[in-house]
Amino acid sequence: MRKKSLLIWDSQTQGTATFTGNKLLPGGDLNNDNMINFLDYSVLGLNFYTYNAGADVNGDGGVDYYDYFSLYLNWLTGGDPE
Ligand SMILES: [Ca+2]
Ligand SMILES: [Ca+2]
Repeated sequence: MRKKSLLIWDSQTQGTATFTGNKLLPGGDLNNDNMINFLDYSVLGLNFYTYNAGADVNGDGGVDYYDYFSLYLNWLTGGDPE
């Protein structure tokens, strides 16, 4: 899901953006529509107990209850607009 973060320019060609702490990207947008809702739940359900990286929210290699919990925590939220 999209989240805007301030880009700090270190030089004319290199910048740094922070995505840690309270700037963590919300996990669970499995169909990349910038919202977490029933469509993502469907993707998770269809891939439950598989190793499909497209449904692995926390990136631990498998699709299971940890991924379900991430989706639950961000349920019905949306990311920042483009
Ligand atoms: Ca989604
Ligand atoms: Ca996982």
